[in-house]
Amino acid sequence: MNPLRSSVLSALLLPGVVVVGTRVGLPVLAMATLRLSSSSSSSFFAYQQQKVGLTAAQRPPSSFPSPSPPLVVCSIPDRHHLPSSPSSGEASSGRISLGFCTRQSLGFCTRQQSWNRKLAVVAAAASVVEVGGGGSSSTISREEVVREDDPTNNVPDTVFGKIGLQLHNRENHPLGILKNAIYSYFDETFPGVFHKVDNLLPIVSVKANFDDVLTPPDHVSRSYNDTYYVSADTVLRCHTSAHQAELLRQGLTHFLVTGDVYRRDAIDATHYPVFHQMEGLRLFTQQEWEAAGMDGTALAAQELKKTLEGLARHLFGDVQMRWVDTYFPFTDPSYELEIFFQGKWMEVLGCGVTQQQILCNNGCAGTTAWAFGLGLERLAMVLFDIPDIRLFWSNDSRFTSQFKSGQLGTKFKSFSKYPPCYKDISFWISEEFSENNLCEIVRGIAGDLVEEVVLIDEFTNPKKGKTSHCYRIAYRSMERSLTDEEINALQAEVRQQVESKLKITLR
Ligand code: FA5
Ligand code: MG
Repeated sequence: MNPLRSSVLSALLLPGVVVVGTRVGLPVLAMATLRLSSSSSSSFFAYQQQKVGLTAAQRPPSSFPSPSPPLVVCSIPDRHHLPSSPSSGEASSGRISLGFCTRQSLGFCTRQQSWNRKLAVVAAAASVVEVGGGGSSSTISREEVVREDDPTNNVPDTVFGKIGLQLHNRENHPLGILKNAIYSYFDETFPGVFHKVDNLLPIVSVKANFDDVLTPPDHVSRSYNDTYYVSADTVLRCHTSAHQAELLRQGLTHFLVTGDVYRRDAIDATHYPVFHQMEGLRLFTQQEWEAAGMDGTALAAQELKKTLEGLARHLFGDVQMRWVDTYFPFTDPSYELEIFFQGKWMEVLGCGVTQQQILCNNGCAGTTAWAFGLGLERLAMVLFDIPDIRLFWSNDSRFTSQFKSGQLGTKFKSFSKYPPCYKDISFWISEEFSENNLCEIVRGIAGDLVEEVVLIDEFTNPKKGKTSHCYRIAYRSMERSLTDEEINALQAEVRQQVESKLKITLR
């Protein structure tokens, strides 16, 4: 329990609808809500550990070492420097560029230096990632990130193909426009205070991704079914919180970190295996909470809510939103903010008051902090009226040409009204069955032609003691009509791979 936490806190942050309005053309709503999970949420980190332990089937393969326990001593700052300052780039002719932490951007380097050394080893392969840019780039072969024969690796080609694209660093892309709008809000509200980082390497240690933010050893988010492991001790970061500890150790007290993050997840209009988050963190000193006449946690909680509501107003004007109580291992109390979009409540960010142990472990004992992690795609969908998360990856000029740097008010005009095609697949599941694995197979075969995978029927045969699931797969291209022949071939391949890879029995 946070020692600075006060009993008045709950009175300060009562969840409920906090801003009402008609900007999205919806009736005014003013109900109070208190619940643990949300209607269209991503509950990845929001699981209560006590309730959701990993089953044997969910754990990484046995060759994975047990995760190390969280550090309990205050850290020694890591002040190695990177040799150069490459810039980010975009995909071109099979080579993609990766930006990374630079001396100029951050002042000092991170644990990623050792990765950069590894990445500099060039393997002769058709598909390589270019790290950095300009005259000082280094490259990595696909084989270093996708290793089919290695049981500790579960990164598919489709995901490798996204590494380094850095949509958030493209000025005319909705994610770049949104990132800059959020920067403007922080610059106007806290002039010259927040340090911004947007080119940290997405390949991070298990320690940084999980241990440093106190994710318990058997937390579901560590599961091989939920996270992309590059090796037993390295992952594609599944949240930008993976950089909290290292930036605190480097002495930053106010920062925003933006980056691509990777998760094995559901398939629908608001979930994609690669998406973008912005992390924010702000420390408070004892002087500050004494001057405010509050205790440290109460001040952090109050400022967090004020800051994020201000951000929402800056981006959207009036919009219906509500706070929902939740759980994260790294904050207490913890909240999610939901916005009403396309007829549903959509979770757009998670946040809370940082656990004292994280601050103490990373050289910030005697302070309090708020932290948030927001989903850039989710906010951009609301802001630009983008109905499907796959569109962010489109290179179709009918999409890309609609957005211009600095233009926040643009509303996306749909150019695709192509009909979806639905195919059902039913099978008897086994104990190991995980929906994310099914989605991974479908995504691997159909790529962005798959719009949604939904469980439409489930029953257990009491005599056989077996459970059957029926999933409906919606195929639809955002850019063209699909032929029956094409969809039938995709579905046949899905059936074949589901049967051979998932230990299920097709019905
Ligand atoms: C986190 O990732 C926490 N690290 C956030 C946080 C940071 C909490 C700091 C407290 C302090 P969560 O798993 O809920 O939390 O994800 C945060 C946001 O990312 C979500 O609210 C949602 O907007 C977005 N998101 C999550 N999964 C997906 C997905 N598959 N596709 C697109 N956006 C997603
Ligand atoms: Mg969530």
